[in-house]
Amino acid sequence: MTALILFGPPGSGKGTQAAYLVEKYGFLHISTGDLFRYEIGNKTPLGLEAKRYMEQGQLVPDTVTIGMLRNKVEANPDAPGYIFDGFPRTIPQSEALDKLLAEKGAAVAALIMLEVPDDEITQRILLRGQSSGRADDLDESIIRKRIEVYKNETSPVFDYYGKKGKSQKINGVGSVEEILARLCQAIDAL
Ligand code: B4P
Repeated sequence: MTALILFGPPGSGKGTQAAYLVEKYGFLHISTGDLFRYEIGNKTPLGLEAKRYMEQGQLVPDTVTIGMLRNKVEANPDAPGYIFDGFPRTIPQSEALDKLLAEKGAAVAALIMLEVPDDEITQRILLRGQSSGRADDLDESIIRKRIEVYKNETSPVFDYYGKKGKSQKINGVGSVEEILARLCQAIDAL
């Protein structure tokens, strides 16, 4: 069972690339952002709680996020592999993921970061906001907040897996096809 983490700042293309990787490798795509948006759409208590944080560009609290992730993994025990997209975003989430995988006799195979400059991700997210209607995509000050949260709270996850020899970076600027080819090259070399 292969567990991959697709990592990078907001709007770096994690969700875009994960959709293609799932098609190619047959892994289960777990996007915590998508899971929260599903809960919000259904107006569940979890969704209502997550919405408060997401609309401000803040991270949803670890306890909520970790519980939701565990449920999703445990509901799919026969998956041949997982692509985690947007998770883990903090060190406690990373530790929880390692524990969950260890219970299954597995471990993270690699964390691959999509490197994209701040200006480019801001433009991509604003563009997406025109059609997504996502509250966190429409306002430049919230997008800046998301980037700041990424730098302060999420980027240490790169070093956490780096110390285990698992982190690598690829250039996330270019066409979707070019970036996919770089990702597949990195995955096939694992
Ligand atoms: P996410 O849903 O994870 O959203 P994201 O970081 O904005 O998106 P992603 O990197 O997947 O970008 P995409 O492919 O869509 O998180 C949203 C919020 O949920 C967080 O702020 C947080 O509040 C909460 N949350 C989620 N997970 C959490 C966790 N683990 N803990 C706590 N809170 C959590 O690409 C963006 C745009 O760029 C798209 O429009 C796409 O078409 C475009 N694009 C993609 N590739 C491109 C390319 N090569 N060139 C040009 N444009 C491109």
